[in-house]
Amino acid sequence: MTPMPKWALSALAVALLSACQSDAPASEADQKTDPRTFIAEAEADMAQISETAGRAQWIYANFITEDTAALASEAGRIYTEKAVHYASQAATLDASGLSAEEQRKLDILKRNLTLPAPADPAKSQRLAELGTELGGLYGKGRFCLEPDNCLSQPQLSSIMASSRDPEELERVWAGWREIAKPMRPLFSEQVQLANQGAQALGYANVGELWRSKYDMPAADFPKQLDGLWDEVKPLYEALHCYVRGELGEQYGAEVVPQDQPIPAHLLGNMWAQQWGEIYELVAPADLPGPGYDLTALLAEHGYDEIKMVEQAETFFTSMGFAPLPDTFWTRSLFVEPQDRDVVCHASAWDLDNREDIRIKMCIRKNGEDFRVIHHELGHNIYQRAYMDQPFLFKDSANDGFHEAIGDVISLSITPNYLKEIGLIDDVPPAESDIGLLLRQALDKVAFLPFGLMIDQWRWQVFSGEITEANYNAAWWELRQQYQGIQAPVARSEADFDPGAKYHVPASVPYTRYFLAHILQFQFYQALCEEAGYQGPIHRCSLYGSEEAGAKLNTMLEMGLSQPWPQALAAVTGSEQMSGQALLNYFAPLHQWLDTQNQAAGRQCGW
Ligand code: X8Z
Ligand code: ZN
Repeated sequence: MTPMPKWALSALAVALLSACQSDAPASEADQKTDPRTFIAEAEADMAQISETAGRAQWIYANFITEDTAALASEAGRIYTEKAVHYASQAATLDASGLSAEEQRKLDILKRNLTLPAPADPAKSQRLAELGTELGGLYGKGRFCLEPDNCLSQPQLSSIMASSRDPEELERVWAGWREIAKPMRPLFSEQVQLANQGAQALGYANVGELWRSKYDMPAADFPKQLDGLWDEVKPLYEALHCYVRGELGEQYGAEVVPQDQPIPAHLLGNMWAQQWGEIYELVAPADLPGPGYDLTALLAEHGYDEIKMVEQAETFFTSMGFAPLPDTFWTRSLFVEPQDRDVVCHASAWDLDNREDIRIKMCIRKNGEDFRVIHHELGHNIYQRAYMDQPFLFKDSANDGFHEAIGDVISLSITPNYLKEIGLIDDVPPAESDIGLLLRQALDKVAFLPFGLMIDQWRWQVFSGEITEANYNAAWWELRQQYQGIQAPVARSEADFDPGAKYHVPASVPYTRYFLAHILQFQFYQALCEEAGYQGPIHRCSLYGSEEAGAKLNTMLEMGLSQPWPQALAAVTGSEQMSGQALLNYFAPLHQWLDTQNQAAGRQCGW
């Protein structure tokens, strides 16, 4: 949807970017329109409005006020209306005489929306306002621990990460979810309107539109996901079993019943999506751990927010990528402002479809955010790599690719790398590797079912299988089914817990992150090979490998110009997404977890 849009910005953006109506594009395509002329005009027009819409969204996300909301809604409305207009026209054109590239552009025009607006101008305007309002409710959300101590989402997340007091955790967990209650009717209205827009474009509902973006029939995509999940599920189940057992030791079986889903407030994260922050709680005392605490190391070495970003940039330049432009440093948001409301959830933007790349992030000086910075810069590096593609190809091969690139680099934050940049003096011995792998699995493996369930919920909402009357109950059924976790306090349909997760009010599709967690191990394994690395795969760092950088760049600069299997093959030699690389990476840990679970006589499952 915008310059930064399709994946990152889609957040509030997309939603914001809503519809258009009367100011139709300069030339109306019809049956007689030359498809080539149509494509050229649509591409030029969308390139231009995406820039305006992106700037309006940037300003709104950095200064949330009534006025910026109105301007962002209006820009979003125009963007979406034009995108809907071109999508419906594209569907009427005869593509038979076109080149493969032109046919691909036509296909992209047909599916290039997240929340399509209905034709009625009043509905289109309303859809735009809903997106802005939902994004604003999330961005402005605060929970007051005491009347004069109101905390923002990043501050509350810090408590979720560090507190070991179940009562405090429960209070913060439930408190943050209060911000989502008012979203419920707005979200429901948004679903109805966007479904009308999707149906007008020939999709059964918005979910089908979302599933149509993967270079395969929409109906095949869920099967692909099921196949990937089946591959990695045994590893997740072993980790779940182990963590529940250890948490039971820590908090007692009354707090963590051993035959039930894990209470969601004890996993070190507001959404129980990544569990790395409870490493010390669940790692056995006699296991040599990673040997360092990244948060502590950053503090000891005087890393502030800027230095953290500079260090991450160095990783990319060490692989041969050009330094970030000066405007990145002057225009990005790195530190949470104290004097105004902003959307703190980290995002990466490309404001001019070329080199005006930026991140927007309320950086906390800890290991987790050091990794997130690499994630965000991965987006920016991708955006810049495909800047010479035609506008409609300025995106990743599929949305999972965009989310995977920075994470490949984060996987390279190994002890050897930390030694190389002077954060540690000695590389921990090989016996520490199980600790390292456990730390990684708590983030990467724990995430998998979370990455999958969010859109399982949304797809069912869009299809009508889940209705407003059971939004919350259905959410917790899926949380239990996929993740094996449960709410720590009673929930009801007065709650709207999906809205307390950024990507729901921001309308960012979430399956991309599941895909990214699979793909990043495929990319990492292939690039380590390209770098000539030999040794245990989890110790490989791509730091300093220009060979790996060049290989990666061949894929990045393709953008969306080829179907994703070709882009995948450019790095890995294979056209298949597969969980095998992830399983290889964690193989020693999987064995260790099974042994531990067996020795403790644990009954796994929930
Ligand atoms: O939203 C993000 C990024 C921005 S694209 C920070 N992530 C997901 C999340 O936080 O829920 C990265 C991992 C999953
Ligand atoms: Zn991202």
